[in-house]
Amino acid sequence: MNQKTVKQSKFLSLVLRHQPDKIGLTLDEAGWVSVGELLTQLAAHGRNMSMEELEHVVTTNDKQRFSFNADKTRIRANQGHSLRTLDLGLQAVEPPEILYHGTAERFLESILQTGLEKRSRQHVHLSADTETAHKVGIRHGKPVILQIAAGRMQHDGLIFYHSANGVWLTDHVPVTYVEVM
Ligand code: HQG
Repeated sequence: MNQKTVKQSKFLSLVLRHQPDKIGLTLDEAGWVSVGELLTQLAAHGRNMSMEELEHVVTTNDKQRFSFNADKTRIRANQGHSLRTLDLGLQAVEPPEILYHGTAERFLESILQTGLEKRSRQHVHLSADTETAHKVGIRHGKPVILQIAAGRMQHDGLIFYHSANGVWLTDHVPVTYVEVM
């Protein structure tokens, strides 16, 4: 991805996940917005983007953060929203036996008291492999990987979702399912 694409992608994350009103947009209850409206509003706020550029951002995004609907008339972020009212229509699915969560060492003490909380996001984010978890954790400081007994959680009635870009999501991970690796 070139620098311009990265910049456009970051701004898209901002408006499709956190602050659509920044450029006068409103997302529907599932997080979708009309592509035409998005391009118009971007232009109106000095962030001109062509349809080709938008398609380029969506297809080259390193984490597949965005999706178009089938006829490319609507777009949304796949996860990561901070808007509370959103219902992404995710289906509950059976998780693998073990999932991982990358975090920073400085959060450990607190996590081992209250479990994993969603903080400013809509869900707790879990990774299918340790490599991804490491990347997620290092964003916050000295990385630590937690092993999560996802199979046991599901067996105990806790629910998992799998987002379109492969992130595992759940509401809360109680301490009993967390093991420091
Ligand atoms: C921590 C990126 C203290 C939690 C990534 C994490 C991911 C606690 C931080 C996605 C805690 C929240 C999500 C507790 C949780 N006490 N700290 N009880 N419970 N925490 O960024 O999971 O670039 O909101 O461990 O790749 O790091 O946005 O969540 O360190 O997929 O697409 O509180 O964000 O993707 O941090 O990352 P975040 P995350 P995007």
